[in-house]
Amino acid sequence: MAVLDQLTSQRAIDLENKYGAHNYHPLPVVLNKGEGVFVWDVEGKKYYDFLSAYSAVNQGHCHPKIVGAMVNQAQTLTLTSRAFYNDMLGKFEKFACEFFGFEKLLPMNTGAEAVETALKLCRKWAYEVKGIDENKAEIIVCENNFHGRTTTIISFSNDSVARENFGPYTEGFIKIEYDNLDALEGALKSNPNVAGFLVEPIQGEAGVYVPSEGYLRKAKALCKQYNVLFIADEVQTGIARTGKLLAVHHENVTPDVLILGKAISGGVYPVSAVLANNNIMNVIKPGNHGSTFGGNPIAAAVAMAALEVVRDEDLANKAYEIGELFRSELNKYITSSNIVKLVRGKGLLNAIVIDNEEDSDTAWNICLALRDNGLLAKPTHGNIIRFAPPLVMTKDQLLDCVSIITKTLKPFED
Ligand code: IF1
Repeated sequence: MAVLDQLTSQRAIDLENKYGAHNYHPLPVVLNKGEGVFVWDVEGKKYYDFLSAYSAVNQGHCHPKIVGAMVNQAQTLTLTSRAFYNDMLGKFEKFACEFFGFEKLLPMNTGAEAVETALKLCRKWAYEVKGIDENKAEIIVCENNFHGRTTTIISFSNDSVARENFGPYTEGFIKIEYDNLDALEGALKSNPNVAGFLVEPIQGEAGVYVPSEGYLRKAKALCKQYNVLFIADEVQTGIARTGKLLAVHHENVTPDVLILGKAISGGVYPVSAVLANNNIMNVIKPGNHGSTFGGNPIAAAVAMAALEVVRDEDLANKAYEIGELFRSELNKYITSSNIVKLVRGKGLLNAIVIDNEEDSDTAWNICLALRDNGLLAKPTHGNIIRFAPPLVMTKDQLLDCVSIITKTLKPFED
């Protein structure tokens, strides 16, 4: 074991390369410590984390209150399965329902599981409440969506790398252009079998696409008009990331079905959830759905602590203010840049678009240089770099990061 104890970055990378499936292409940095907005590599170098594990670590790495809740529960009762009750799940369900304003919650573990749960809930509601003929339900989704990587979810993806050679694909989905209300109304008007509309309030993986002002509100109104469930996937945009508790709150929209994951646990433990009111959630009966770990005592304890941190540290307003500062500082740089086309986002979910072909490696090389300068970020598609630090970042830390980013970009200017 001595060899592993003196693990170098290269040794760690070699181990993963040899023994791990190659389902990712990570930035070459090997982390072994996280605290707040910082992470450290095995050689002891310190970095600002500008990805937050894809918006799962909104509360900052290893938040003492959240880790404390996990350790305490882990020493008491970890897992009962749902074959029996436990003393933590009901408390969590009540806490989260009141926190987000819904009547019921179905607990799962990963974001994709919660999305699958929402799809099953929507279909069952369509047959048993709306009265759509069995096996005829259609769910509208958006082009360039990302909702996870299960076989059903990639069935309605148009990302060929995520979808190719995983067929046959699940049927029952209609794809429309994102941020296009005419396309949504057209799909609703022309098909009486539409059960739901699944949408990301901001398309994260597609490149942090913020829809037009009013899109979410008008989309919800159209869904109401056609008796279709508005299903908000807030796995990435939720939990204060965009400057409101939920991204739909920027337009005062209450979804019929809310999907949460990632930062609902502060990145400490896999927790996800689907929330809805009784008129929808009560179609689920014993035996219809579940999972071994879904709603386990540790998940319940961790998620309550993680949500309390969001509330007590006012993280939504912090994300709003620090995000405004970030975009205004970057826009100053962009006025004189030849390579950065724009910065876009809400709160602390932002991205810059590098002005070159999608398949150029400029964005990747910029991220390698950012790493060398002590800041970790990663491109989404080709020429777009996502910037999403933990929401606990202070103004001074943000300004420090802006100077690292602008200093790093300069050598790439033509
Ligand atoms: C990867 C990014 C990708 C999500 C939304 C559901 C899920 C995700 C809106 C599924 C997950 C993660 C998955 C991870 C990279 C990251 C991601 F957008 F956040 F950057 F891929 F698009 N809905 N997003 O963003 O949640 O099952 O992962 O818990 O798979 O590479 P999960």
